[in-house]
Amino acid sequence: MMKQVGRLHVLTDTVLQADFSHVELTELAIAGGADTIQFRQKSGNTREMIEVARHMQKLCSASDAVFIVNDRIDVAIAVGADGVHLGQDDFPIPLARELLGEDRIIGGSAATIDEARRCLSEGADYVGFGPVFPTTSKDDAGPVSGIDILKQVVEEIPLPIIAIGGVGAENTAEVLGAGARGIAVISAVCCQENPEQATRELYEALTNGG
Ligand code: TZP
Ligand code: MG
Repeated sequence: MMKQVGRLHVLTDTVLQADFSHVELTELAIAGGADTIQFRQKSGNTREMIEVARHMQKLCSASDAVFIVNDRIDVAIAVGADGVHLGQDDFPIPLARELLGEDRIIGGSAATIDEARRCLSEGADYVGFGPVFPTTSKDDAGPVSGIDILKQVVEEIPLPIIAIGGVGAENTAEVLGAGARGIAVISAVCCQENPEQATRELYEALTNGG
């Protein structure tokens, strides 16, 4: 059975900060209430990535959290991850579906309504939509959509829409108000002094807000 798409996605990052490892961020985010951990590492040694991802997968399955690998379908397959998250220029979603089958989650990234349509037509299980707000965490993040376009995507695309880009506890109610199923964050957790507490604040904003 495919796991449900979660509502609080924490994307682990060790480029923007060096205080916490991917594994430490996984532990802290799960302790703070994250239901989805996305391993996001854009470069580096593949064997090491597989070791790290295997550890993260174990932590997630022990806590019923969903474990998603960003970009690297090979790493996702190697460790039996729950899913993979693919951008518009990454491994094609239809091919990923052939390799992963129906029981794994495939997320797609979209920065525009057209890109969200493409995620839908290619068979994604959810759309990570954004940047909704300005962010400094991704160089090629594309145009900031704002809340109104997020709302249009939610209305048109019959998939869970996860808001990303500049999302924090302070604007979570706003993205939920626009109809987003959940949020995905990097800096609001990874770049905080206390990632566990920061995750808890997001969790509270999510559960209070809807
Ligand atoms: N995709 C669109 S915006 C973004 C990604 C990966 C960066 C999100 O980082 P932050 O720190 O939560 O704004
Ligand atoms: Mg990508």
